[in-house]
Parts: sequence; structure tokens; C-alpha cells
Amino acid sequence: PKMIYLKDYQAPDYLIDETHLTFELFEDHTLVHAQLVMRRNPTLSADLPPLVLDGQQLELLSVALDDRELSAADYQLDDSHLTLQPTAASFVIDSSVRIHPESNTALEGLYKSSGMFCTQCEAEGFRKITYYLDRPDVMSKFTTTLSAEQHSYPVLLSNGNPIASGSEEGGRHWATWEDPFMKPAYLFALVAGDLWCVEDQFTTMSQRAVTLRIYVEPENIDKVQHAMDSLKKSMKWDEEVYGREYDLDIFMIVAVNDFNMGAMENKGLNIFNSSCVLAKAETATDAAHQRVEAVVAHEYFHNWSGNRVTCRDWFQLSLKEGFTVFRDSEFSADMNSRTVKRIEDVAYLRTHQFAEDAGPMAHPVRPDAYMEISNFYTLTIYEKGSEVLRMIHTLLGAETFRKGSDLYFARHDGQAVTCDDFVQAMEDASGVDLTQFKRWYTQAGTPRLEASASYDAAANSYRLEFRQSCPATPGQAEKLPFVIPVELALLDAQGRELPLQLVGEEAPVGRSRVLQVTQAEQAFTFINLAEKPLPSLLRGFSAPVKLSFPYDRDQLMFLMQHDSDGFNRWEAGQQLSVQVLQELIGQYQRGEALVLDQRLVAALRSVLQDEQLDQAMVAEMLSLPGEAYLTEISEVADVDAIHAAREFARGELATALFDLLWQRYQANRELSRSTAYIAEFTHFARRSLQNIALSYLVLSGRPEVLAACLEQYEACDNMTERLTALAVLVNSPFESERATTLAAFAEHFKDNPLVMDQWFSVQAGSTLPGGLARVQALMQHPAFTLKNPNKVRALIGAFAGQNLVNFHAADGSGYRFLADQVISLNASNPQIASRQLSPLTRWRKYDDKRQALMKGELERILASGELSSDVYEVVSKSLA
Ligand code: B3K
Ligand code: ZN
Repeated sequence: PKMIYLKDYQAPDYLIDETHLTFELFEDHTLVHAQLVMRRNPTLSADLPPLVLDGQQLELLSVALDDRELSAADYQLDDSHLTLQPTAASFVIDSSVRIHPESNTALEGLYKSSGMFCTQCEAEGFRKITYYLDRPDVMSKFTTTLSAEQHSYPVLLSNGNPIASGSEEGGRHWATWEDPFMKPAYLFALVAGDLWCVEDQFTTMSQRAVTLRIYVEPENIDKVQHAMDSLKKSMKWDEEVYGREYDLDIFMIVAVNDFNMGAMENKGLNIFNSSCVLAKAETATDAAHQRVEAVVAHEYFHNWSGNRVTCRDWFQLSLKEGFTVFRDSEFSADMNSRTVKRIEDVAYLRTHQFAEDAGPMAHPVRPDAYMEISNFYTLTIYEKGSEVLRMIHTLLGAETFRKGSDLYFARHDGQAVTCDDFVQAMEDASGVDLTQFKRWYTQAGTPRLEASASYDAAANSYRLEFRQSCPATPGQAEKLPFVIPVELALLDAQGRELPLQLVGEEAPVGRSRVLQVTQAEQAFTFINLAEKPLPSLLRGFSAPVKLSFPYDRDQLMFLMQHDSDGFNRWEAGQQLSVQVLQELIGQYQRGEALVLDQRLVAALRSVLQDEQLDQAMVAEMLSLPGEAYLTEISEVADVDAIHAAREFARGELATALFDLLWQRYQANRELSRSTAYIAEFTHFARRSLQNIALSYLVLSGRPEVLAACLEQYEACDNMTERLTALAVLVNSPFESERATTLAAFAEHFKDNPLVMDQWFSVQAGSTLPGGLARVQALMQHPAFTLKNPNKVRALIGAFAGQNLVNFHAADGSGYRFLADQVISLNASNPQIASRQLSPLTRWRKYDDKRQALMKGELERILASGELSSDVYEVVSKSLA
């Protein structure tokens, strides 16, 4: 496979004004006929270069140019292109191909999942359906007719509006759909299956009625209400916050069981992983309910940020993904607790995106080269891309940002554009020059921001100094300074925010404000401060950087209690925990007895005693930084020391805080017993505290906790409590209860694949010794299959990504296991294979012995035979 570069971008030679597709779906093959109404791109010269259509794994049956059947001498065919010579500036191509969705295990293009036909075309799946100009800057008006056997496939769907349907002889039927909006091929979709739907209606801001339908397999019809509610909330929110109205008469979501990622925003016909649609109390956790809400919103928001305005080329992917993640995270913040949502997002970003940015696959938000575009649906494109948008939002303010987004949508509606076009609209609407800011799009790596301060008592002034730098990343040795928005406040001894007046300012400008650090070294001096303040820096995580400030532990405890920025209260607790855990890690490595700094106990005690504090915040503050995060911030990660230190701290906290934890557990469990399940954030909040309390309490090994755990498991009415009770038991010393409960759970839920995924995950994550053997045994379980991506993620992904002590076993057995799975997945599903690889790409983080073992497995994969471009790119870059 070869590298593709942004600098080589060229506008398409030809355009496709109309695309008329006909699908004849059969059990052992599918026939696709495509009629393409084409013309020479009028912005280019008048000559007629060869027409090069993309196509892979297609059996060409016939091709005609303007009704003239072509013979093999008239075109060239290789394994990825069909090339022919147009003779006029406007022409029509008719082609027929045979494809095999029934044996498509890569789940890209047209494939079958649980007996239904469905598609996944982004990024380059359409070329596995028909010969086409499969690139996002070729936009076309699509008409689609599909026919299938009526009994097995009563529902026939495609993009746009249904315009005709009918029956054929032989028990077959057909339907025609027309999409009035121009779209690139990656937004094409079709579905044929035996599906039921829940229907609802939404009236848009201009009073148009839109029909909403969510299609699922019949047995899941009782699990779609939450997704439907989420959809209506999303439609309303996008009207209110962005002024965006839905544009077709019908909006459909279809749930499928085998799907490579979360969901896909095909125009008017979103196709979802069933894990991101189905949710009801008995079978889905609170987290799953929140994920459904977020993904439904995300895909819906793409209708504008992605579909109406799309990407010129795949280097611009973050144009739609970063923006849409930013939109969905703000939506979730508005629907739930803003602070808690921010904490979750930041914890995720710092653990996973920062690790990516520090590894061999590091790339800018707008990459400039790739081998396989599927490998670039990354945390950097999505999550860091969203942070970049958030910074623009912070710098411009909500109102000006809205003017910018209005301008962007108005200016580029119906176009395929670039990240530069987006930033240009923001600049034009605001008058702000974002030239330097755009380095966030082009430079990879996580900037470090070191801050220090000095107080001048004689002058009543306080000087804050910042120093920024950014580590080298592949292909980028040197970095230029970023524009880093630092929101901050200065607190007095009571924790009150002080007026902020910089030297040279006439008067204070607020008590919490955004400074812009734009130079490698930069200082800000605040005046009129009668006492030495304590800074609250980078409030709300106003930039995706690694900030350091020399707080001592007492100051962090003070911020935990007094900072008026909720995010920074949590952040102070995290920093305190990190300091304490790193001390324990050192003790463990030196072979000393572990001694926990009692200040952490005291700090968490006052959090638990604070009845005013949002219970979700209490739960977040009780959550110690995860092992993966502790790994990310280590120079060389000592997995065993990290695990031992963290478990020791948890045990000590459980003992010291037992009574308070027990009290809060009981109070919340009592509420759970007396109220029916509600999927609403105040209830998410109290259950999250109840559940984290239980996970601490069980460490005591006390019989009353075991009894409580079993009571919760048996008597609850929802999956959140049930699964937590199970997970707590699985990680507990109560061996026989663990086994019986696991067996009972599997027996009860054996027919629900999404619940079984949870069952696999809980066991894959158990850090008790013998993890690999348990995972290997589970791979033989009848409910497990490597063909289903959710199963792969639930078992193999959870083991390698979350069970760090077992995965990193010193003998290399975890690495060997993962490499074996990647090798077998490489043949069946390259995208999933490549994703599962990522733990091995982080080999530079570990000690020499583990490094050698991990590299050895990467080399073994490389030598294992024919590799997909997906796997080849990740392995070769990791070894480079
Ligand atoms: N746009 C899709 C992702 C497609 C991934 C292709 N490998 C889902 C989303 O981000 O909304
Ligand atoms: Zn998206």
C-alpha cells in the first residue's frame, strides 16, 4: 500500500450529476446496475482525460457508454479501477456488476447482518458496491431501486423519500427511493430486512411535519423509546442552539448487530450498531442510555455538519467529526450535568487521545498523509478535533461562534469543503485572526504548559509565567507555539474569586477570564492583589494540554473544597491522587511497605460528607485516576507497581471511609428500591455514587457487604445495579458467589447479545490472576464469535485495553494472544483487526523486556502473510 498525501489533492476530472442505482438482492449474490449521468468538471480544461472509476471486489458484467455496450478492448480493468475514454463532455455510463454481500465479513460496502442486508460506505465502501468516483467531493443526486424476496425482506429502505413500490412475480417486491439532496457516495445507504419500526413525528421550527422511524428486529421493539426520545431532543436542540432544521420528510434509524463502529449518518437513513440504539432499564446500563442519547444526537447533527456541508477530501475528516463531537458533547452537557460531562470527556481524552498523540500513530487534527483512511477515524480526529472547536468557541464566545457557524452553513451549503473554509467563516464572522490558532490543525502532539507564579507583597502584584512546548511526533521534529486559551481565576484564602486586573488595564475585567498564551514563554502580571492568591488554572480544561503548576497537597485539598469551577475541583482531587499514587508506586518499586498519605483520606472524607455536592460529582471525585491514565503519565510504565499502588489505596480508603460509604450506599440503594428506574441524570448521579460506594465496600471482605451485593443483584429492576453487583463480585474474593452469579446472569440473558457483551466485558476486565486463561475459555463460549465486532471489543478489546496487569503479563502471553487475534481478524475484518492492535503500538512505554516482547509480536504480525492495508499501516509505523 502506498501513502496518499494532502498536497497531491486534485479536483475531480469528472462530475456525476445523477446516480440511478438498481439492486437485485438474492441469497447467493446481488446484482447492481448503476446509471451515472456525468460531465467533465467545468472548472478544468476542455480536454477529456480518461475516466477512472473506483471499484473493488466487483464482477463486471457489462458497461456501456451512452448506450453503446463496451467490449473489453474499450476499457482497462484492474483490481481497483475501471478506466475508459469519454468522447464528449457529457455522457452516461451504465454498468452492471455482481457482488457477494452474503460472504462480506469486512462489514464494508453491502453486507448481511443477522439475515438483513445493510451498507456501510464511509469512507471508501461504495467502491465495493459499484464502479464510481468514490470521493467526497463528487456529489450527486441519487435514485435507488431495490428488489428482494418479499417474505424475508418486507422492509426495503434507502436514502431520501420513498416514491414508488410494487410486487413482482415469484414472491419478490421492490421499492424506489429518491434523495433530493446532492451527496457523496459515502452517505449512500440501503437496508432490506424483516424489521419492525416505532414511528413518531417531529414538527420543525418552520412547522413542517417529519416522520421519524426507528427500525429494529422484532424482538427489540420494546427497546427503542429512549432512542426516539433522544432523537426528538436532538432535533429541537439543533434548532435552538444552531438554528439547524431537518430537511427531508422522513428520518430513519436502523439498528444492526454487526457493525464496525457506533453508527453512520447516511442521509435520512442512519444505520446504527444496535448497541447505540437499544436501551431499556432491564437490559442497558445508565452509561449505555447516555451513549445512545449521545450517538443518536451525533449522527443527527451530521445532517448539517457533514451532509449538507461535507468534506472535500478525507484529510478534512475532522471538519465534520471534530465539529459534530463538539456539538454532541454540548448537547449532552445541556441534557445532563455539564460539569460531569466535561469530567468524563477530559478523563477519556487525557487517557486515550494523549496516548495516541504520544505514540507512533500520532497525527495532526488535519493529517497530511495516510495509507488507509479507515485508520484515521481516531481519537485525535474526533476528540482532539472537538477540543479545537471548543477552543474557538471559548476564544470567540458563544454568540460570535454562532454567527460563524451560521455563516459557514450558509456559505457552504451543498459543498465539499476544508477545515480552512471553516476557520475562514469563523474569522469572517468575528474579525479575529486565527492564523496562529490554525497550528492546532497541523501540528501533532500534546503541548505541555508549565506555569509558575510569584507574588510581590510590596507591589501587590502577582506574576504568572507560562512556558509551552510540544514533543516531537513522527515527521514533526520541531513545533511552533500554539494559541492556548487559559481560563483562570485567582482565589483568596476563603476560596473567593478575586477581581482580575492585568498590568496596564484601567480596571479589573471579571473574576474568571481567558488569557491567551501564544508565545513559547509568556508572563502575565495581575495587580491590586492585597494577598497572595491561589490560582485556579485551565478552568473547564480550556485547552487540551498537559498543564503543570507546583501545587502542594494542602493547596490541592483547598481547591478540591473551594474552587468555584466544578471541573477544577475534580481536577485538584485528581492531581492530589496522582501525587499520592506516584508516591506509593515509588515505595512499591523500592520494596518498601506502602503508606498512604492520610490527606487523601481526609480529602475524600469531606467529599463524602458534603451532602450539598451533586452525587455524580462525589462519585467522580471518589474515582481514582485509572491505571491507563497512570500509564500515560509515566515515563516508563510499571504495570505491576501501578496496579499494586492503586489497589492498595483503594483498600485503605475503603477501610478508613467504610462507615460513610456504607451510609451513602444504603441511602441510595433504599431510593433505588422504592422508585422505578428512570433514565434521567439525577438518577444516573445517585446510582453512580451507590455503585462506586459498593465497589469500595466490597474490598472490606465483610459479610454484610456481600449480602448487600447479592441483594442488589437479585432485587434490582435495572441493568446498572445488576451489572455493577456482578462486576463487584467478579473482582471480589467471594469465589463461590462469583461463579453462581455469573452463571445465573448468563442463563438469564443468553438470548440478548448486547447483555452478553457486558457479561464478557466484566470478566475480561477482572484483574484477578489468570486473566488470559479466562478470556481464552470465554472465546469458546457459544455466545462468542470473532465475526461480531461488539463481541471482539467486549472480550479481546476489554482484556487488552482495560486489564493491564493481565495483558502485560511478564511472560508475554497477553501480547501473543492479541497478535494471534489480530492475525486472524486481518483476514476477515481488517478494520477491526487494526483497531485491536493499538495496545501493542504503545510498546515504547514499557520496560526493556516487555518492549522486546511487544515488538516481537508486531514483527510476527508483519511476517504472518498478506496483510490488509489497515493492519500493515499500523504495524509498520509502530516498528519504524
Ligand atoms: N462517520 C461515521 C464513521 C465512519 C467510520 C468509517 N470507518 C460515524 C460517525 O462519526 O458519526
Ligand atoms: Zn461522526
